[in-house]
Amino acid sequence: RSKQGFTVFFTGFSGSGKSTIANALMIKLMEMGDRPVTLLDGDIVRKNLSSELGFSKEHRDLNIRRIGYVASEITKNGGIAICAPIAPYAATRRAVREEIEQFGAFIEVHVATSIEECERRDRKGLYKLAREGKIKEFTGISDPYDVPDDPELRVETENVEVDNCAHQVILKLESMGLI
Ligand code: GGZ
Repeated sequence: RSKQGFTVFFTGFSGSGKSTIANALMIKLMEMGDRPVTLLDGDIVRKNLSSELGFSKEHRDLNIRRIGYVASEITKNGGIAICAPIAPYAATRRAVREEIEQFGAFIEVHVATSIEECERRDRKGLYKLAREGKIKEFTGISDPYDVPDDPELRVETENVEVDNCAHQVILKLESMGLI
């Protein structure tokens, strides 16, 4: 293969649209057909790789480091990894970036849906539970989120279709010479 591997790392609040955009991106990249594409979605990783972990800072960091390790192996082997956890801590995102950049490119995509909009949508009813105190340490409500300072891409979702968001990622990858 001539092209290097890379990782697209989405970060944003619960319900921001990370999974939906990541899925749309995965389909577009698979249609190009030149390299294997692996999606490491937040809830799938939580179920299969991090099932014993909760949402303390330590556990979130461990979760993100595991995702980063798997993505670095995929990237090393010339594949495409798409990650979509909340990843609330900038320092942890930075550590994952450094690990992956040893082997290929790291594209951080901030899904910049505001906390107000995520709570208004409340697709899974989790924000209501968080407000009621039934879920503790909920990101954006009772737990921190470090807004990315300098991501490769920031996407707005409030007036933009999912497919358009995924297309913006494709354009970025093209401009970086990765696809
Ligand atoms: C944030 C929580 C919490 C708390 C359960 N805080 O909408 P979802 O349901 O599917 O996305 C959220 C998911 C977050 O898991 P991640 O692995 O992406 O988080 S991290 O990167 O911080 O490790 C939400 C659900 O788990 N969830 N409790 N307290 N999200």
